[in-house]
Amino acid sequence: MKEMAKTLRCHAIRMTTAAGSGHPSSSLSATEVVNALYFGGILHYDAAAPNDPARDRFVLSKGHAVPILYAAMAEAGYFPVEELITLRKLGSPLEGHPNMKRLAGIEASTGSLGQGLSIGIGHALAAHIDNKDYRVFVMMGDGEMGEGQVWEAIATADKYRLGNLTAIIDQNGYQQTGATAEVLDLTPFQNKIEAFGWHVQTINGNDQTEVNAALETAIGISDRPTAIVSRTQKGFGILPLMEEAGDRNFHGKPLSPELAERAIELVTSKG
Ligand SMILES: Cc1ncc(C[n+]2csc(CCOP(=O)(O)OP(=O)(O)O)c2C)c(N)n1
Ligand SMILES: [Mg+2]
Repeated sequence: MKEMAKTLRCHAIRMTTAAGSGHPSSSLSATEVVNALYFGGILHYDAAAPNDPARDRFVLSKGHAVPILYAAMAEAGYFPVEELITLRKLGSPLEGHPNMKRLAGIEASTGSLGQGLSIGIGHALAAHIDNKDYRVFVMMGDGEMGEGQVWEAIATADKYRLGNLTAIIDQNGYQQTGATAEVLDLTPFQNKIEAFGWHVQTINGNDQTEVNAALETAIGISDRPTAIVSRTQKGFGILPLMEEAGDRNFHGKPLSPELAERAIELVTSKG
C-alpha cells in the first residue's frame, strides 16, 4: 500500500503540472485515505460495473482534490492510466472537479463545498429504504467544515441513525486563503461531532496503518454514523519544496515542470 500511495501522489503531481492548474497540495493530504478506500479492502466496488446497485459509494465532497481520486480510479481500472494526463483538457471527462455525468464511478458532482455529506446521507437513506447493505463514505476538508450545511447534515445523520455512513474530515490545517484556525476555527472536531451522537476517531491521516485501522473500525459500527478526523499535512510528501517556496498551503497551485520532477523524486525516495 505504501508503494501505491507513492504512485497516486506521483500521478496527482504529474496531472496537475501537465494541466497547469489544479490542487496538488489538497490531493496529497488525502492520499492515504483514498488509498485505503480503494486498495485497502475498505470500499466494495467493481470498476467493470460502476453502476452496480450493491456498490459502496465514495463522495469526494472536497471536489477540488479530485486528482487523487482520478489517480486511484485509474489504478483501480475505471479508465486507462494514460488518460490521467488529460486532466482539465477540453473534452476530457477528467474535469477539474468531479462530474458524475462525465465519468462512471464518480458518485457526485462536487466542488461547491459543503454539499457532499448531504448527498451521502441521501445514498445512505436509500440503502435503508432499498434494504441494501452498502456503505457510504464522504470526505470533506477542514475549511469545508465551516459550511453550515455540513452541520445540518451531521444532525440529520444522527436523526436517522445512519450506521452505514462514514465521514472523513481531512484536517490539513489550511483552506483557500490561509490557516483554517485563522479563518474559522472549529477544532477540535471530535467532541463537537460526538455531541451529535456520532462515533468519532481522531487519527494521523498520513499514516497508512492508522488510516486502514480507523476505516476498519468505522465499518464495524452499524448503530450510528461514524466520523474520522484525519489529521494530515497539506502537501504531505512534498513539504520541503512548499517550504522552500515559502508557502505551506500551496492551495490550487500546480508545480512547475522543474519542481514536479523534484517532487516526484522526493515522493518516490521515501521509505
Ligand atoms: C461553496 C464554496 N465556497 C468557496 C469555494 C472555493 N474554495 C475552493 S477550495 C477552498 C478551500 C477548501 O479548504 P479545505 O476544505 O480545507 O480543503 P483543502 O484544500 O485544505 O483540502 C475554497 C474556499 C468553493 N469551492 N465552494
Ligand atoms: Mg484544509
